[in-house]
Amino acid sequence: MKPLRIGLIGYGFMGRTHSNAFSQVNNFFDLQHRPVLKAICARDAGKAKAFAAKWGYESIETDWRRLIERDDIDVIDVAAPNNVHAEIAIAAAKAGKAILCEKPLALNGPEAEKMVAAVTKAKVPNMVWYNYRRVPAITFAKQLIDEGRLGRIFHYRAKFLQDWTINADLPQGGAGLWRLDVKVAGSGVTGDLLAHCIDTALWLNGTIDTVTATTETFIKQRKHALTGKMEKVGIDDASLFLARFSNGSLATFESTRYARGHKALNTFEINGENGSLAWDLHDLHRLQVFDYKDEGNVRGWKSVHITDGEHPYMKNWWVPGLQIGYAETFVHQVADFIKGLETGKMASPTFKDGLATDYVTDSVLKSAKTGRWEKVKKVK
Ligand code: SOE
Repeated sequence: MKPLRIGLIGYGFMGRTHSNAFSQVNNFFDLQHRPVLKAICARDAGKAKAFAAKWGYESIETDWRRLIERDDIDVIDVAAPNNVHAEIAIAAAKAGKAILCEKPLALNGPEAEKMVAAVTKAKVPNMVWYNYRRVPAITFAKQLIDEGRLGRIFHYRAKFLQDWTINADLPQGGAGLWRLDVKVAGSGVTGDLLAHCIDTALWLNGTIDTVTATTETFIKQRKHALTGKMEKVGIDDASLFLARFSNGSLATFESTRYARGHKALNTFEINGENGSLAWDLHDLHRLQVFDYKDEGNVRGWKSVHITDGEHPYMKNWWVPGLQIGYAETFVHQVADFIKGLETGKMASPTFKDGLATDYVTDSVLKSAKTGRWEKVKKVK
């Protein structure tokens, strides 16, 4: 088996999900490459060392530029906050590295365009960690839609609800809480949570032409963890938009971090002329299926347990009836990325797909300001 030498940048929540996936993938998927945890890079040497010891990285770096210069690294994995994605990925592309980048791809579309240009010019493999595509139930939904089972699509409905920022004393900035600092995150729930819903929607239902949105920042000022001063909050705490897809269907999207009681209620429903599908992250191994072709007297919503060997990815895991979860979606993504390297057919979502989502979030944020329907730029 050939080594695939990984250099990870960032040691937070996402650094852990990725590291776990690199370590697990060969136990469950037959591949010609094995990820080797070569180096973890973080500004704080102590934290980098502790992470390396826990997860099995061979070495540490404290400057990502040094990591990119190393010739014993094949893949740069960007799991650092959003405001550094572009600079790191562009430098990594110039150095000829394959790149995995956390979502959202960039702070905005124009920045993401530069990233796409860099990987295209360097011809390096690239992928964005929109992991929910690889929940088996969602991959299965994609198969059913592509087979034409739903027929003409009329409606798409998505939401991603959380409640962890309701406390006004929560500071902005710093580890974990950089998501509340607009300079680092780019936006609030639009780029952090709706970006997931949009990526899934574009994959399942095609491109979006226009959007109209409204956003709100409920807590206007928060102490900044780095300066210790009260500062204006620049992120959107809640974001709602209507969309018109190119296939003629209509959509609603909603996201907030102020839905008391909801931790990560990521859902979608899609309604077509012959059937509907619905999914919910809190019950991620089930796909709700309504098939209008079923005989009338037994017609109804079915709750399909996506654990069978015939379901996407599931034959690689346990036996029918036994479930997998969130962490495994990242394992699937690594498996598909490696298969892509081996077959020359790059797995999605690529940087271009990440750009498509950034174009939608840009238009959502623009519409929230102008109060008008805004067009969504299409990726060339
Ligand atoms: C935010 O709380 C967050 O961790 C997102 O950043 C992730 O992308 C999402 O999957 C779960 O929620």
